[in-house]
Amino acid sequence: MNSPTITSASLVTSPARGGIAVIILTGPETKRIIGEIFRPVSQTGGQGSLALGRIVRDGEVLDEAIVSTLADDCCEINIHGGPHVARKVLSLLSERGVHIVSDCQADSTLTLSAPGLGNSAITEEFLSALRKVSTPLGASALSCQWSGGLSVLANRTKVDAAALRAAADAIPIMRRLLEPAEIVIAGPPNAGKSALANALVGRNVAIVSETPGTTRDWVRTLTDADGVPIWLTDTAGLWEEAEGIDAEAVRRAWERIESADLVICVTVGDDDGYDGLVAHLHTLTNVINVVGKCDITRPEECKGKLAVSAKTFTGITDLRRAICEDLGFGGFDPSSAMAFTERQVEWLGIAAEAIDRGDQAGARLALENLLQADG
Ligand SMILES: Nc1nc2c(ncn2[C@@H]2O[C@H](COP(=O)(O)OP(=O)(O)OP(=O)(O)O)[C@@H](O)[C@H]2O)c(=O)[nH]1
Ligand SMILES: [Mg+2]
Repeated sequence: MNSPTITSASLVTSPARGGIAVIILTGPETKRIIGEIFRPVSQTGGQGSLALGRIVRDGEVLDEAIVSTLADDCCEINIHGGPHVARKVLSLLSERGVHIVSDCQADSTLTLSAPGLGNSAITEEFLSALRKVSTPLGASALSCQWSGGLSVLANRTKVDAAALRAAADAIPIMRRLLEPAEIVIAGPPNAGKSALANALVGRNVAIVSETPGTTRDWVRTLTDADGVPIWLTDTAGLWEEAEGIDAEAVRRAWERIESADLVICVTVGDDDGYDGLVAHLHTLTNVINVVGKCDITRPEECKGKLAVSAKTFTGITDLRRAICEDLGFGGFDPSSAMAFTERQVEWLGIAAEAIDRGDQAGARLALENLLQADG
């Protein structure tokens, strides 16, 4: 990237997309402008750093954001909220004197590489993958591969095969950021499944009622657990004697359970009759057992278990963490080198094999191909 003389911003995600927007800010005033509009609440240090915080205008919070500093004169702003918020942030940047690059001009960024990394192929894959992510964490993990991580690894003059294989082996976790896992809430009727779904999503997506059998057809919502995107499905209560329309609701619930990546099994302390059901769930898939309504459940029923309350929000943070860990995001570091396309995995493998044979030139060539496709 040539050193720009004016500071400009381009929206690299589709203007029509709903979940996330990514704005790349480049130019000599980048640092000053970020200092004026961004209030970090936590951050890692130095170049390639990530900061979580808020975009503010005159004290009003426009959105939560993750800002990746790619160089002194280049950073990436990952925001929630889709086009409406993106427009607000672009207009804020414009007020600060930033030149806003139009959508068709922004297309030319597709041919750019990250500063000093000569990675035009990874750049293209990065911009294309960005269109699929729905959380700032996903966008940050991708941008880290573009401006650091994978691209830096492939640029190293001396690289060992184990590091290349580790980057290739990380593709499932990157895929989880692009293709959200299917998480299903299941359990007996009236256990508090729908209320728990609402607590996890943060708004009312499912009907809650004291009448057992309230949820009939399942309700599926795209949300996130600590930045990890998930499809969360609330299902009908499972009971064996169901007949007619209830039996159909139970059948549809089992169908969702069987295709889930992870099931959150909610029971309350007094439903001993459901031991068989819980045991059966465990034979099917990954299960996190949760004791629901812990604000009214006897304490001894909750002891040593993941106990949650949709009423007091007790345990909801722990449950989110447990979901992330189950999906492989425990200790996730978005800045470590990770492949996010099959093409990258292939070239990393070819380079690792060349190193195994002592063929350094072959490894270099494979890594050039990883960076530039026809390099
Ligand atoms: N005290 C308390 N009550 C809860 C909690 N969660 C749910 N409830 C209540 O329990 C009842 C059932 O809640 P739902 O979330 O509809 O239960 P469900 O498991 O979805 O029920 P079905 O859809 O009928 O299978 C409602 O009256 C809720 O207000 C909780 O954490 N604490
Ligand atoms: Mg329900």
